[in-house]
Amino acid sequence: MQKLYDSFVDALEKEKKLLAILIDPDKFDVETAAEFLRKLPSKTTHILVGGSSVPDGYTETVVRALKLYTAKPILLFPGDVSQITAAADGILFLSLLSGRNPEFLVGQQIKAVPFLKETQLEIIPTGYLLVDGQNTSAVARVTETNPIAQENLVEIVHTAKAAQWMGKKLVYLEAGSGAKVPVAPEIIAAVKRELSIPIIVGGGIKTEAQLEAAYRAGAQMVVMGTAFE
Ligand code: 1GP
Repeated sequence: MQKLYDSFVDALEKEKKLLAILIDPDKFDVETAAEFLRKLPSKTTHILVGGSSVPDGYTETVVRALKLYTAKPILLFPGDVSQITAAADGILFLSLLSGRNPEFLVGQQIKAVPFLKETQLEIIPTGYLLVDGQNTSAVARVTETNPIAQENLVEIVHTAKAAQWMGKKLVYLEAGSGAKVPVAPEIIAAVKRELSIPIIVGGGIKTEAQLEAAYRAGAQMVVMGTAFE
């Protein structure tokens, strides 16, 4: 069963655009879940749940609260293994390929296995690339890795290409939550030209114009978080 991933492939084939709203459990009050969901843009297709540091067990509380009020698929976007919960529908099984910290390339992933084996979560192998959003991101801080400079287009494209050749099903181009500068459309377009798998783009996207620019450049899914906090 890969229902969730199939929706990405379907979107890719039919050139449909996906919009995910990211909820960082650390900044979310479950009492507001119903109202929060009511206010989401009508074109929202997915909900992502995850953050850099979340109190143990709270991700599950948030996912369960959201599930009461929405039928949209909920994908985990975990900062670490403690954020895995069977209450979601799937998980972006991230490997931070822009960095050279073994813990976030493969260590956390191995630690996740015993938890994931107890769930029915759909696991989507995702190459995660942090590019510089002109703002020290929580991802860089927590993972102790450096983002790739946006000027370094070749490195970004080669890293994304390697992700696909390593068997990743998605590539996530991340400028970091609250980025001052989102991933440039030229970068998205260059990565798009090289890959045949869907591309997710997030970090610092706040306006309709930025959203549309990312789609036009080739993003299959755009993730917006801060704009809705
Ligand atoms: C962060 O890509 C997401 O991981 C979303 O970023 O909070 O800046 O929208 P924003």
